[in-house]
Amino acid sequence: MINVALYGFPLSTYVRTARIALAEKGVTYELFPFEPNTPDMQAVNPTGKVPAFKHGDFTLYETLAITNYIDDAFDGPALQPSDAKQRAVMNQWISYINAYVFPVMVHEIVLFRFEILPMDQSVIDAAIPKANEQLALLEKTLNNSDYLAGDSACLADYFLYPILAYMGMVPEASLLADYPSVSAWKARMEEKSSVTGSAPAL
Ligand SMILES: N[C@@H](CCC(=O)N[C@@H](CS)C(=O)NCC(=O)O)C(=O)O
Repeated sequence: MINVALYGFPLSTYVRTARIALAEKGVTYELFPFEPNTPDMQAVNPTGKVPAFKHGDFTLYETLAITNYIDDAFDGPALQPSDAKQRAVMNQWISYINAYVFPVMVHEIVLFRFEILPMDQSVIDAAIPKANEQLALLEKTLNNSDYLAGDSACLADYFLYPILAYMGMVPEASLLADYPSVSAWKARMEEKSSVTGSAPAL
């Protein structure tokens, strides 16, 4: 019997992060593709945001809490480095991605290009220098290591990938060409079955 459930529509970058984590751990789960801010979603997450997660009777929301729980509660490869410094670097990147990269690249670029928000070119124009600054910082790190916190992929990479996957689909994808290490990282991530298997139908 499947007693693991993930709630949230698969287009969400955060839902995809959780799906990558579940796939990496080899956890079988049921996906309920609820839209945000619906009664169904609010029943499992009082914020109405996606995703939420259930393991038996245990319900959880906020993607980082969900992915950490998945790592701790299930067998399978570790999703976080065991080395204290690498783990701190992973957490630094997750914080940075959630606080800065997601708001700029998703809310100020992708949502307009995907016509989820009515087009406002001035917001996109203002976001481009910020996105460039973020890509430059990622480039500097990925010049020195294959993944964000060392030689193996970890949760930080799973938070970033869905965002950059969308950036690769909009006209601002041209920005990525200036960052070869970021582009090479993105291609490496796309070799993972957890990443290809969680791609939303667009
Ligand atoms: N802090 C939340 C953020 C989740 C989030 O922003 N999800 C987006 C979809 S990617 C959402 O539900 N947006 C709808 C809204 O903000 O009303 C988490 O880490 O799970």
